[in-house]
Amino acid sequence: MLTQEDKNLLVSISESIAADAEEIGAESLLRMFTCYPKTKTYFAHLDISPGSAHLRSHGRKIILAIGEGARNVNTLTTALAPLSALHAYQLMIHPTNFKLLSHCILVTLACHRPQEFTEVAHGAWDKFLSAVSAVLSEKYR
Ligand code: HNI
Repeated sequence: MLTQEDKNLLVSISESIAADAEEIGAESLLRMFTCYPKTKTYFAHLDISPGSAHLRSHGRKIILAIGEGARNVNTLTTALAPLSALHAYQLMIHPTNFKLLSHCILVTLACHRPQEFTEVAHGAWDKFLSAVSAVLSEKYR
């Protein structure tokens, strides 16, 4: 359960990282591909080498989508419905992978925003990314 303080933290950090969305998103993805190599199989059609244009532009999309989710946390299911359908029906991403990327996003946030990534902020992001993963997995039921 996200408290109001959690929700405020999510919005303020996601606004702060929007400016570095490419870098933070690309690093999150790179960490996922490095630590969990099987996740690379979904991206065979893209160049996911470190620093590549695809990695950066895809990273940006993910971080901006997460920002959108943070701004609409009370209506997350509706806000992320198109992405949920895309990942389930078209991309067919196995739901276990959402946890892996979520973890890599957490680590990347901690590295890039060490001052803002307090224990409370860590908890808020963990809960929020779990909620995002649950929405993205919903269509598999
Ligand atoms: Ni995901 C496309 C957001 C997890 C594989 N993904 C997107 C897009 C967004 C996005 C935004 C772009 C949609 C568009 O162009 O309309 N993805 C998210 C979010 C999460 C997530 C917010 C979880 C936090 N995606 C994952 C995971 C995988 C994944 C865990 C696989 C391991 N996503 C993809 C693939 C694409 C994609 C593959 C299509 C990429 C392309 O450009 O072809």
